[in-house]
Amino acid sequence: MSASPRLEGRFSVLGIARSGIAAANALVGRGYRVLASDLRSEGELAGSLAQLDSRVEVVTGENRVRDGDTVIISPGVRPGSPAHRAAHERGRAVWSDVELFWRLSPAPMLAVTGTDGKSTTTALLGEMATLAGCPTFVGGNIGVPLCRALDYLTLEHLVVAEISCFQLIHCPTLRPRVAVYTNISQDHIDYHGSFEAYQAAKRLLMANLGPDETVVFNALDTQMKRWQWPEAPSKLPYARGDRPARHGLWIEDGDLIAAPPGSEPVKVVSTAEVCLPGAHNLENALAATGAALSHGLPLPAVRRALKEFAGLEHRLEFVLRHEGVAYYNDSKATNPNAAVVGLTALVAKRPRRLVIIAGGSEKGSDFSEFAQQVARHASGAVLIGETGPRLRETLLTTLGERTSFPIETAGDMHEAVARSHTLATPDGVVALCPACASFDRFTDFEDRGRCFKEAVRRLVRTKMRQG
Ligand code: UMA
Repeated sequence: MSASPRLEGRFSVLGIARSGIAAANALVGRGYRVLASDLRSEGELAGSLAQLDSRVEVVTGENRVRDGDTVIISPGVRPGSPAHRAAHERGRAVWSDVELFWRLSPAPMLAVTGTDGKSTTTALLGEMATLAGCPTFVGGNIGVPLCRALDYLTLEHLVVAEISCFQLIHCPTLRPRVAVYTNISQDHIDYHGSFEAYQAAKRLLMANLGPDETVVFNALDTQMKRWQWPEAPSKLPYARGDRPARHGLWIEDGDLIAAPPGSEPVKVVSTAEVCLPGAHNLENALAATGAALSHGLPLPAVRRALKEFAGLEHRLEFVLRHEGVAYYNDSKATNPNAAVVGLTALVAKRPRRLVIIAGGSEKGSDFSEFAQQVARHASGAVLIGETGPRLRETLLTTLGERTSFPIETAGDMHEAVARSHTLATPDGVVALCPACASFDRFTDFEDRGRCFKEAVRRLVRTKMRQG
């Protein structure tokens, strides 16, 4: 392993959850003095504190920044919050855990961002690297904090990282070998203040790229078409349609074609061979293939991953079929755009037989397009969570005279699943398509997805007992 670069001074870590714990442990392990603090009480943090290295100084029930410390700020600490202000007023620098990782890691990084499809693209790209025989670490916003891998990464490893806009705003020197942009639509407006600020945060992933690096991006994305692209890095556009440029990736006569720089067009696979379901996943397949080939991963490994990778938990995940009704968990659809993509994929085979469970925590999203798609494709909706009433209003306005469309409200996930089952037709589909974040009732989207699956299993057990 190469020697890690030396960082200067002491560190204040804000937030003692996954990213904060991994960052604090990595720092004390390298001999730095670290103070970690969290708004939650000691009791609430019991599980997290047990994972912290005993050399980390801990403050609970408040956030604390020592004057002149470098602050490692958790992605969940919001701009404008007291902790965020203290970090910028008192810290010598404010970094996300990703910036810290970047400065300490010896391994090259392929990084994926965008609004939707990030996790699937990241996991698929990780699979391509693994099948190519490369020691690979997949982490970041996908759920595994990057700093957790610092103790074993070497120059020979490849890091495939999903990076969120929350992390990017505190990454001043991040410079991955390949930066992938899946797509851009409205999300996290409550956090950034405007759609423009959200896009500016996303663009930071390519802020430091030079001529040896590559940006892989969706050429058909409405927002990205308007972006000013930096001069230095190579560009590799992809399109779920016609060839976007001399060097790029596209779909032609049912085949996924790639022409990375220096290569003539080559068929990668036929689209029918791509294991991931749904048209939107072809875009994720193009993005991952573009990144893999840009980095020089061999075509046979790329092909095999495309043919074998079946997707991630909580993304259009099939749960079970009961009394003819198929249950899908799309808990990762945490914004309206992602939920529309999911429900479009689900109704492609069975139009108007879909009951959706939607709603969650409020983040200022515009639900009008989502409501139109629900009204067009679904046969009923069960609403949950903080945004339930606003979603109901938007749906009612969209439906207008169509008063026969059932809209119900449920107090919790078990009730939502039971009500959906009653609304569903035999041979229909019930899907958790929340279109919202999960923080009103759940720890995160994974917790919500697990709760949905448990509610479905409980419904089946109850029905079987009833005979
Ligand atoms: N806290 C404070 N002060 C504050 C705010 C929060 O002390 O002002 C504390 C909380 O009490 C809590 C901790 O900070 O203990 C929360 O930190 P966190 O939300 O950053 O949680 P982590 O477990 O570290 O998770 C983060 C990412 N979380 C967020 O971006 C909100 C995870 O992404 C990521 O998987 C993980 O690091 C590992 O890298 C989740 C996410 O929702 C999945 N991401 C958003 C998304 O995908 O839309 C961007």
